[in-house]
Amino acid sequence: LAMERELRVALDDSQFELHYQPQFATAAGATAHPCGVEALIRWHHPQRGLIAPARFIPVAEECGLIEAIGDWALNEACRCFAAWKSAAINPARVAVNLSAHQLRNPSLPERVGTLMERHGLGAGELELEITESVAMADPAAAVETLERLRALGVTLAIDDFGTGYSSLAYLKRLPIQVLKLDREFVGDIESDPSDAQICAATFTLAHSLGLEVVAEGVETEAQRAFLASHRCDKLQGYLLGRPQPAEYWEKCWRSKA
Ligand code: G
Ligand code: G
Ligand code: MN
Ligand code: NA
Repeated sequence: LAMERELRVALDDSQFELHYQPQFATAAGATAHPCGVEALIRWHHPQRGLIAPARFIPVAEECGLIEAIGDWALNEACRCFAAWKSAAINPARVAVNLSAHQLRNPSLPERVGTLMERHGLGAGELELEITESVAMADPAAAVETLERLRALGVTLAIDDFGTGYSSLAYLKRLPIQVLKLDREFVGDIESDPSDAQICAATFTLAHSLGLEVVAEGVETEAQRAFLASHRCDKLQGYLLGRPQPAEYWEKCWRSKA
């Protein structure tokens, strides 16, 4: 439980930081302005340096600190987006990852509404990502919370799609707008013909259900070409841009403006 103590200190001492990874419309390419960014949390540990979320989010979930950390991330992402907006260099949308605990909290929509109002975010400017397993653990409760978030104008995305057990038909019972195809699938598109088939079929079904598809983990031109030819809506991955601090993107976008 040493890490729990350290996580409390980290919250008090502002040791967390959000990095942002851009998303691009598939047709536009990485030279265009991004159509959105995903906020990804990092921990600047005073002794151990930069710690990835995979190493501390599970601990935070276990000890209940994820609520406070998740709330910090939501506020920080909205604050940052508002600053970009007022500087007229904003990507159209900021996406924030939610943990299971946050989604289970019935006061989440009220909190999100307060933050959107505080920072002046309008409909379509905030996206929340939840994983398949989180959404499907208690679909009835999830639907109610998600409907209330929708009413605030929040866009809802299913993260890591393809790694869980849910079918698209079942997922469609949730009020979601975006599917994020897991990078595991994208990585094998070129080498595994059945993964390529699954991707193609997923896009067709997703579009027929009115869902937008974002491919994650796009690392090669061949993957980009495949995804473009199969009408994937948006791309995210190292080929187009790594997660970087806000200041990095501010410089980058200003120089292009
Ligand atoms: O950036 P990286 O690939 O290391 O992120 C790993 C995982 O951490 C991703 O699955 C992502 O969803 C999760 N993650 C990143 N930032 C946050 C956050 O602010 N809150 C939650 N709950 N998870 C996050
Ligand atoms: O689960 P989630 O999709 O929220 O996690 C996103 C994670 O994927 C982040 O930790 C991010 O650093 C990582 N990531 C983003 N783009 C790429 C990529 O092109 N390749 C790989 N291997 N990881 C990526
Ligand atoms: Mn995500
Ligand atoms: Na993902």
